[in-house]
Amino acid sequence: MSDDAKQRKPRTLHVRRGVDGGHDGLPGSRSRGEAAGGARRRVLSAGQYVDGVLAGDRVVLARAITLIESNAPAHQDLAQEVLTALLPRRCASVRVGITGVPGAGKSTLIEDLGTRLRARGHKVAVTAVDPSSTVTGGSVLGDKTRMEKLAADPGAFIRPSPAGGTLGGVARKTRETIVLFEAAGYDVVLVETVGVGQSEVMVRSMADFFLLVLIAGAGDELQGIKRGVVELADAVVINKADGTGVRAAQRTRAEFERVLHYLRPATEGWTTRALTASALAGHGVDEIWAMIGEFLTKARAGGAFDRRRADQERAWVRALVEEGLRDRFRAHPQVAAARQELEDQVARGELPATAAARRLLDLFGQG
Ligand SMILES: Nc1nc2c(ncn2[C@@H]2O[C@H](COP(=O)(O)OP(=O)(O)O)[C@@H](O)[C@H]2O)c(=O)[nH]1
Ligand SMILES: [Mg+2]
Repeated sequence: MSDDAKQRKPRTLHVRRGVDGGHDGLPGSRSRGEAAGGARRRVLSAGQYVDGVLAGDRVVLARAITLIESNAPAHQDLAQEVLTALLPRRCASVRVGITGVPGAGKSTLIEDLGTRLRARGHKVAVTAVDPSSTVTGGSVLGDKTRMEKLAADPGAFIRPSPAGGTLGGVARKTRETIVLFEAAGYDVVLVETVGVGQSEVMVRSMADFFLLVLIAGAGDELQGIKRGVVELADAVVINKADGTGVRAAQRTRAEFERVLHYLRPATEGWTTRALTASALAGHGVDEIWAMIGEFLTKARAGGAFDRRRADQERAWVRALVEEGLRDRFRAHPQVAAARQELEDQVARGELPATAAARRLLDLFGQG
């Protein structure tokens, strides 16, 4: 993926607020005196989280995810201890990001693909990044009603979108949840997101393979799909190629095939493909998995797979540092005291913006 895409910073989206503890017997719930659950459940130690996750214990896995999702500083310390122990214990996995407009059939595809993968002996974990419950009218992503078979399968694990506070918070929670999945032996991780904003850039930045799910539009098929989103994809699947929709889907596929020819591929050494499928009927789904297999063989042999993962980790550290710096800058007392006046001077044309920024940064740098 391009540097440009990596560095685009998702900041404007609204997401649900994070919790400060209070789930699954974490310390917060007991101090608040919640009767249900809290008193019965012990707080797990780092070692208990680690052992439980490694043993594939679903209850402990769920509680470990709740722990990393907590914004409480004490939970964060414990979570980092657990993650540090689990990092080297992850299984070899493939992380597939799946994006597309609401209603394109992403969840239906995950249900069908996931069920097939289970039959092949894979352990399948599913999570979602839902950038805005206000846009989608509720948490439709990671919706278990579209994934009934998978949800009932003990070898599959479905976790809805984390609540965050910021998209950066959601990114952290999702990345760390993936570590937990892999330490618990889930070798296929599917991350659903909706292609309406910057969340797909975020999911691309943590996926090995990125799938864009579309439906044939009425008339102008390419309308409404940002070229930038198409350029993130390793494959475009035109879904709902069934019944009366078959011909339109095939036309759209052919059109994409032509367009893709002119776009920069998302992965070096891989030509982005366009396929048709019916997630509902299960048509073309084996072909999607075969294509991902082909991609993995190539990317692993050529080193692109490991390079991308390493690049993603490096970029992630940088993003965390930048976010931390921004937070500290905003919270810095001397900066806060001087900021308004300096900005006003710039606004009145009395001080160059560069000089004002330099003064603020100097104040920040002085402690
Ligand atoms: N005809 C047809 N309908 C589908 C197909 N895939 C999904 N749907 C339907 O489209 C609607 C939205 O599906 P869903 O998986 O929730 O879409 P998502 O919002 O992208 O996750 C549901 O009513 C599905 O039953 C398909 O391949 N063919
Ligand atoms: Mg969905």
